Amino acid sequence: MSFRQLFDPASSTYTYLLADDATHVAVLIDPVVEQLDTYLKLLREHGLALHYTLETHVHADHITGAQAIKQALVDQPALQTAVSRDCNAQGFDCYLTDGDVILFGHEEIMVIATPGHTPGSVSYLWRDRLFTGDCLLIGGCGRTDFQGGSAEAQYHSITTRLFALDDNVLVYPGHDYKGRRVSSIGEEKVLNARVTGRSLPEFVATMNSLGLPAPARIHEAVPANLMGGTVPPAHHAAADIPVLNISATQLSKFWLPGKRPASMTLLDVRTPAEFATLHVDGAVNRPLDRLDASGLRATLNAEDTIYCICQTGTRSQFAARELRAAGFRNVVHVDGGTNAWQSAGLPVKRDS
Ligand SMILES: N[C@@H](CCC(=O)N[C@@H](CS)C(=O)NCC(=O)O)C(=O)O
Ligand SMILES: [Fe+2]
Repeated sequence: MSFRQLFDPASSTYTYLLADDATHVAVLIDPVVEQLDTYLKLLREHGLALHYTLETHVHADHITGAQAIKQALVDQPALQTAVSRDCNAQGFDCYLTDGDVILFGHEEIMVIATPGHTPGSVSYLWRDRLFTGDCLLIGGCGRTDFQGGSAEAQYHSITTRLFALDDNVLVYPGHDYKGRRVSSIGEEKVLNARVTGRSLPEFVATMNSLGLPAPARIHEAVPANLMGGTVPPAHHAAADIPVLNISATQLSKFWLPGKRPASMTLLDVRTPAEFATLHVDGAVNRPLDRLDASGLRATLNAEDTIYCICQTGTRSQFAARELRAAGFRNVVHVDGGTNAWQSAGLPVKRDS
């Protein structure tokens, strides 16, 4: 087997190349789009066929190279881009869940759900090596203050899922900001500044008071990564446009069955599958990757109020900015999305 740890200095991201020497089949974990040429050169030099790109989560600080690699390797039809189902992303070939086993050549990788940094974060276990993404970092862990993150979930992922592995398992993180490259489960159990000797409430209190600035590229990276790493031009143009927020409870005061003004529209920008499972009654489904903001101007008035809703309130912000960029003046995104609507005990509709 071959193994390479690659580094993107702009985002301090680690990308991992795993290869089965017997069959010359390889996998890339967390490729960064700017490093495309490095990956292609390595694959070519080692005569490797890439079978998977694997995301540990929807990244907030860089754009995944998944889509760019797929386009560059059209001659390798076995290549599949993969992400965890709980990331609620679109534009990938394969959606993974906890316990899935990914086969490449004679090798296998196990998917371990490790939510916390994001709800869809996973770690990958290959032989004695664990790729933790931004769940467990060396001496620390990923932040939990955006993208639907949860400090409680992170604590459980680290202490009950990852620390249950053998002490000798090597920990390869998604980032390191201080040049450290590898650790082990045994070391992290005793030396992790965030987790070692800390109770759940202590951990949560620390995570909720980090006060870190948002990643510089978050408004560009998240929407692109939710769509497999493509960068729709509209998102670039719309990135800096402010949009209004409303809470689910506030919306419920206007969004009453039978009493909704014709000048109000509720756009649900989740995938059709998410929409079918459960949605706010009266919402219209327009998945973010197919949202034709300019086209909507033909059917809706620029003065109409358009509420955008998704699952947790991330995708809806990007949809809202696109609508604003297309000329709609009253665009509001629903904080916390359908999750918040449901948690507030408001009525939902399920397609059976
Ligand atoms: N300065 C970085 C921020 C990086 C950042 O926030 N990274 C996330 C992972 S996506 C994190 O969890 N960092 C943990 C930490 O900084 O302690 C940027 O602008 O990209
Ligand atoms: Fe991250």
